[in-house]
Amino acid sequence: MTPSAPPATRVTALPLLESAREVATHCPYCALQCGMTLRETPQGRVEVAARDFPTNRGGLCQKGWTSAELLDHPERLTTPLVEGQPATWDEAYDFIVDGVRRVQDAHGRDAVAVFGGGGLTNEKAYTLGKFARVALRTANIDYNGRFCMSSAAAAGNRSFGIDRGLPFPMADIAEADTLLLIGANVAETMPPFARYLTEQRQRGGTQIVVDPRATPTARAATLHLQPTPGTDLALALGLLHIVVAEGLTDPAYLAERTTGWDAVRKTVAGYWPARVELLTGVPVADLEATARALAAADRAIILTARGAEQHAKGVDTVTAFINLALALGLPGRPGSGYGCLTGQGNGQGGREHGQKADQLPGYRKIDDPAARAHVAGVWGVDPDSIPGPGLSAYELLDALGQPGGPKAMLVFGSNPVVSAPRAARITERLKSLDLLVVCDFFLSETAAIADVVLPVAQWAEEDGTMTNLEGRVLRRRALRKPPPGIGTDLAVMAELASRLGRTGDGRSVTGGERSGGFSAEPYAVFEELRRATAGGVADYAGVTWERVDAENGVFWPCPAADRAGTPRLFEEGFPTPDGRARMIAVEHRPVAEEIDAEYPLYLTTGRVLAQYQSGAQTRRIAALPGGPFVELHPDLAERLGIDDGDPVRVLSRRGEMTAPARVVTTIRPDTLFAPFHYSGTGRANSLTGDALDPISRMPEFKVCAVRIEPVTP
Ligand SMILES: Nc1nc2c(c(=O)[nH]1)N[C@H]1C(S)=C(S)[C@@H](COP(=O)(O)OP(=O)(O)OC[C@H]3O[C@@H](n4cnc5c(=O)[nH]c(N)nc54)[C@H](O)[C@@H]3O)O[C@H]1N2
Ligand SMILES: Nc1nc2c(c(=O)[nH]1)N[C@H]1C(S)=C(S)[C@@H](COP(=O)(O)OP(=O)(O)OC[C@H]3O[C@@H](n4cnc5c(=O)[nH]c(N)nc54)[C@H](O)[C@@H]3O)O[C@H]1N2
Ligand code: SF4
Ligand SMILES: [Mo]
Repeated sequence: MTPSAPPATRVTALPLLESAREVATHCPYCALQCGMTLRETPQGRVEVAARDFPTNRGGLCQKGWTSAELLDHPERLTTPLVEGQPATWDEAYDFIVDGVRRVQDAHGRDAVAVFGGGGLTNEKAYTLGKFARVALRTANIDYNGRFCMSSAAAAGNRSFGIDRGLPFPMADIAEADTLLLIGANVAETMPPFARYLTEQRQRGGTQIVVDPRATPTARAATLHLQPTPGTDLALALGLLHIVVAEGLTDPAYLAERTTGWDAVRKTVAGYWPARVELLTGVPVADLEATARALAAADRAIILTARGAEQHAKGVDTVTAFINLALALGLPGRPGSGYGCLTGQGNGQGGREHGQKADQLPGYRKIDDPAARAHVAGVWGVDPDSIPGPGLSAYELLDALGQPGGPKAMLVFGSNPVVSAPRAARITERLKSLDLLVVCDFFLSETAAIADVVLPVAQWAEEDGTMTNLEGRVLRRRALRKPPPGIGTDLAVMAELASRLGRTGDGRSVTGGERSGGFSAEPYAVFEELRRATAGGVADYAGVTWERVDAENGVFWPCPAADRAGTPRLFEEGFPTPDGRARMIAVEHRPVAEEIDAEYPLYLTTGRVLAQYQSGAQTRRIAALPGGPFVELHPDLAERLGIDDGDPVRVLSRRGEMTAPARVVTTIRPDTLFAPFHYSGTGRANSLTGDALDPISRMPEFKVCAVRIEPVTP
């Protein structure tokens, strides 16, 4: 079979706004969305240059520098695959549509599921949510953001009535007198961000990092707290206890701008410093120093990332840090506040436009009748035809192929075989499907077990918008068209909707190319997204591509084209019914799986500088160093007779991994660390468990019980 071009009408690219041989765009990877310029040389090679943007100030990390190598990579998918064999686009589409019809006829509409990603542009994330509800009419859509910042998102919504990762521009961070970073290793996960941290220290600021490992971020800080994994909730309660005991709260702020303080105050009374030292392992003196530094500061900022959030109590942990911030009167005070560091390139925008199980565009709730009516109007469908909330990411993956669970799934922008918790089980679930469809540019581990793989455009070949960790909407600009035979995510969704004969009536689509109610044209999709989000919490109605170009990005909410965006939230009030932030009393609780005689060590997982996520992209770049490893403390290594570099096996109740040992003094003796970027025997998620946060449904990626042994030949 010869590869064919995708249906030609579906893959138009916008006329490029700049010279086709050079565009100003942003990095494909993380939420910092560093500015970069892409140039195509006369030989057709794409070169990356750093471009000054407020988040990166001219810096890029190794991943950004090498990102263009994937465009012409020899392993890039160039043709659809059906059952592992090259196929035409027509054959692939027929196979998918037949499969979807067969599954839905036999098992009902919800038997076809969709799994999205926080790397998708706003236009794609929006279209994916609409595709699930209008074209597939399934409730079952969720995405990898559930594994990312969902705990901070849920806590932000609960306390502030809104979830925007940073409620202030990044520039504020450099000016903080005291900065508290909990479970964030930005020196490796967002390297250009480290400049803000350096500047903050150089200005004489206090910088405190909470991490069970002495990471490069922690080592640079003025104070490092090294707690037992999974004890940040106790730590936060303990800090607030000290603030109360030493009379450091802001009573006027608490009275005017919050509700619920009494209950919170009563709860923290039980977390006296000596008890918190026992629970966390952090010395009382360090707890006191931290509480006092926050209270003494004119400008204080508290930031959480995955280390604090990826727990079965992630929402309550973030809530406890928000309570601490509120008791000190920080949110809304100039240069102060609480924020979460969003991770994926469009982790922020990806959680606003409806690829989450319980959500409609504009951060609307899918069970809110007014929200359903508004969005149905934009989509040209009957509000009653929009399904209700579906299963959350892990629950969805775990239900695949099970009685009553989905029998087919379409994946856009995630590689759960590597990145899902309890991954061996999830891989079996994926394999048990009647139909698995994956859109990707490489044969990821998940694509490798799919029935149909569709090759799609990479970031330098498409236009669209992304919303960075500050809530700033940015433009992704195409340098060139996708290679022949390669489609786009938007075109795939438009074509499938059209072939399924379920497109909505398309009334709302104006301008650009249209395919019933689904456009493959990102500009037209964004225009529709503006209307769909109008009046929602994440209101993009006033954001246009033209404004984003002219204003170096626009911060949401931005309800009207003649209104400025909103770089700083909460200056006047909180978007709750009474305008006050809600303080919610929370209690510490143990980790889901405590260590015991059989599994006596904690395992925590995370990232290294040179690799990105499941590694589907960065592992293919030869210049980026990589390979799985397990970090352990020299005392532990000596006790077990393990030398640096020795192969070791780590076992949990779910499975095992093997990798070389890295003996380092920077980790607690009771804790191991493994990066989750690798597959096969080096897959850290073979070990992780599936305990979920009761509210966010976030898995406990950051702690499980394991044992380690040398691999004897
Ligand atoms: N190089 C690189 N950069 C990335 C990514 C990548 O894959 N690679 N991914 C992007 C994405 S999607 C995300 S979400 C961000 C994540 O960015 P980060 O949250 O900074 O990254 P992690 O390494 O997952 O976790 C941060 C730290 O949490 C610590 N930690 C582990 N357990 C605990 C705990 O119980 N309490 C506390 N306080 N800390 C703990 C770990 O030791 C680790 O150093 O990075 C983004 N940037
Ligand atoms: N143990 C452990 N596990 C974790 C974590 C952890 O800290 N520890 N972190 C979790 C977190 S925070 C995250 S965000 C997840 C991330 O894990 P994944 O969801 O697996 O993320 P990626 O590896 O970025 O997968 C993206 C896939 O989609 C492809 N892709 C990229 N862009 C596009 C696009 O625009 N369209 C299409 N169709 N495909 C695209 C890439 O080639 C890649 O195969 O992992 C989670 N898993
Ligand atoms: S920090 Fe993030 S956005 Fe910036 S170059 Fe590195 S991966 Fe890309
Ligand atoms: Mo993430």
